[in-house]
Amino acid sequence: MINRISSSKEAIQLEDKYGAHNYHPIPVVIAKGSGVKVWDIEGKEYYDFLSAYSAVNQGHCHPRILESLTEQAAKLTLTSRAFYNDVLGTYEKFITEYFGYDKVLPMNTGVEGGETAIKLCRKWAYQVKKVPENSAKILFANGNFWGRTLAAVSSSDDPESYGEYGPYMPGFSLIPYNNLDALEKALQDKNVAGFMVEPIQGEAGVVVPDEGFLKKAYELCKKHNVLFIADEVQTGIGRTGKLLACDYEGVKPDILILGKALSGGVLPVSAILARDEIMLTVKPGQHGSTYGGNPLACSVAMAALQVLKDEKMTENAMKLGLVFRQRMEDLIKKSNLVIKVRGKGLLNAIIINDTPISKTAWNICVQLKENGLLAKPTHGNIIRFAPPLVITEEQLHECCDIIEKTILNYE
Ligand code: IF1
Repeated sequence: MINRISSSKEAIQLEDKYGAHNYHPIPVVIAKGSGVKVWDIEGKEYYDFLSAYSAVNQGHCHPRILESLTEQAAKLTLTSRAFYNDVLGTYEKFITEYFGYDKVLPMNTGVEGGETAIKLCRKWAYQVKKVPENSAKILFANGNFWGRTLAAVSSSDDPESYGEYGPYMPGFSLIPYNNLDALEKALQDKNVAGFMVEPIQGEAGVVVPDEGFLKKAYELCKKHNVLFIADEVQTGIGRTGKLLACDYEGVKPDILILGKALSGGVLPVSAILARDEIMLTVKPGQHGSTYGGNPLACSVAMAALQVLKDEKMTENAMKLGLVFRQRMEDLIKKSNLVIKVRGKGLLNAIIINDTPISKTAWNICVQLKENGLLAKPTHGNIIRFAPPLVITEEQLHECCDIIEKTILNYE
């Protein structure tokens, strides 16, 4: 049995001494979670307004997801893909029908989903589009974030992400986000195979593109025989008030990348979905992962997707997102500290009036923590608010009261 830590202070000291310093967390040590709430070692209760970056959409420790986890864990957890297992096929049928695709390729983390999508897109480029060998290009948007691998940081324009990790992956180009002219210009290059984009940019600070951008971007990709690859790792699975954020514009991505909430925060489970013409360009032995498609992950993912539907979490995100943004609009009228609120469903952010950017947003988050609500700033002056989708209207108002009180008292 692991030696149990008895205080938050001790836990933080241990991480500081023995763990790599690649994170700078808000100083709270979470020991328990249930639904929209978490508790620290000392027993203090908090509303979780990060949801592990939208992985815990279904709420912490959802009983039906845990049931599928423990039931499957006691039976069979991993076979590798050297053999068949008795859950994978059922899961593949379930998820392809759920999202309306021919085929799925299961992986583990979100970034592996992105890597898989790009590899698949390149295969398609050479076999179907007939791009000359080693010449395929993938377009990304400025401000994109899709993880931490060398390919992912190679497409990043944030020096924090890519700095001193070179040399970088060739064949990637950046264009401004939400800019159709730039996209059309970039698509003139016949070697462009794919455009990989977040329907709402998460890490960039919940950047919502203009209405019509996704639809027109998709049409431009079609016109130039380029695959539209949607990174819905953060926006997907109900978070924005639709099953997928692309649903707002009736866009069906050629390759769809899912992760995070695909397991409800229980295990690393990711997947890409595509139609046969694309997916079948990868042949046996050309891609995979030891854990990808393991029976435990498949079982958990089915439960995570089923409870989302059964408990109407997507509809709740849509409805309560409107309430949240209205409450923040009201706050903007009362406070000089908040300039703007933006987002869709329960993926939202407020912009803090802080120029030049200092520690204000961070300090507000620390104060929010003291007042029983957990959130994290991004890009200095942006605070993301993304509670589990199981939050009730009453709880949401209580949380808006905490945010309002904290910000009004801060001034
Ligand atoms: C970290 C932020 C969120 C993602 C999108 C793929 C991935 C992510 C749209 C990769 C991951 C994370 C990872 C996390 C912080 C985080 C994040 F703060 F950077 F901005 F969510 F908003 N596509 N997002 O947002 O998924 O491989 O991590 O499973 O600590 O790096 P992953």
